[in-house]
Amino acid sequence: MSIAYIAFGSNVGNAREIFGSALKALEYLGVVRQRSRLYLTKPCGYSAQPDFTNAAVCLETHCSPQALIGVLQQIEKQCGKTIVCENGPRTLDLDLLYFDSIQISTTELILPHPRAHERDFVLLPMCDLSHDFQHPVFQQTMHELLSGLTTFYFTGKVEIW
Ligand code: PH2
Ligand code: MG
Ligand code: MG
Repeated sequence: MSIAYIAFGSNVGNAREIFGSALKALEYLGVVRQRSRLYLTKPCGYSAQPDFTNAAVCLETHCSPQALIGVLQQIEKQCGKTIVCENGPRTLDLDLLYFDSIQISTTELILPHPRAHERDFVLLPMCDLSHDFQHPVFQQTMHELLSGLTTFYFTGKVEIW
């Protein structure tokens, strides 16, 4: 069994409902061990779009990382993923952040996720799950990485999932 951390993002539609459907679909792949709270965040990148809801889950799974990323993309489609432009509004974005401590760089998949260490909307939910989880490349914990950030998107609004 492996442990995968998956980030959730949405800024089109009802995030709680969309995340709920995605979570049900993930349960076919293993056991969802933990889920974070829901964080309301200002858009990073393209700014003329609604605020995002961000969260993360910890999944225990028999899948390989390659199989998992394929299924995550299917779930995004099932949940009606629409992308208007790069970094633009979307109903559901599922990003594979970490898979055990594996490091991979292929055209299909990069692990750890190349931007996971620099975004508060990923690190805050990760801290809910495991604040002392070590980034496999930088050897810093989620909490340490969060403490080192200088750019913040979190609005201060957080809800129980
Ligand atoms: N995702 C993006 C682009 N910008 N901004 C926030 N706050 N949260 C996101 O999940 C996000 C974003 C593209 O994946
Ligand atoms: Mg993303
Ligand atoms: Mg994505």
